[in-house]
Amino acid sequence: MSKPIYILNGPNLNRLGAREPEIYGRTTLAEVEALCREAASDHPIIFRQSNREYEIIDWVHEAIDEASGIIINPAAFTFTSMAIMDALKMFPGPLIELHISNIHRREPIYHKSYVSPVATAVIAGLGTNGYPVAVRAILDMIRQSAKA
Ligand code: CA2
Repeated sequence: MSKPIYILNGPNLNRLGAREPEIYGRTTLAEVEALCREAASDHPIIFRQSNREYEIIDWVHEAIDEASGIIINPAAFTFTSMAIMDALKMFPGPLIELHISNIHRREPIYHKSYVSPVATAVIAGLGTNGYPVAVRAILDMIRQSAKA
């Protein structure tokens, strides 16, 4: 059995689809999860969201032992959390930082990510479609590293 891909979502993303549709669209997080499972086909996915920094750190620690790859949308923790960055640094496999919006087109407070320097790749601005794109990309990376 393949190791799962962990898809971790940070604060307020449980409200996706309910507010600011001009920035984040109308797709809910449950629908995003379904899109990810469809893109992964039979590859196992662990899909989680938390508004608590420590919980995301604990899940990254779990992923270090259990996961083949991590996709993370740290939301506001992107710009504040050295602790999440330190945890992600320990993950040995492919790591994709994902944002629904293009953070670089937004206000300067959204420009400095603590996560990007430790990520394998960054996806931003594809809307919620970025999630299935990220799943397909990380599956490619996992398959490539299995061949190496
Ligand atoms: O674009 C993204 O995915 C973000 O990570 C979303 C974060 C924001 O702090 C980042 O700069 C970019 C905010 C998530 C807020 O979640 C909402 C959910 C529903 C409605 C409004 C906001």
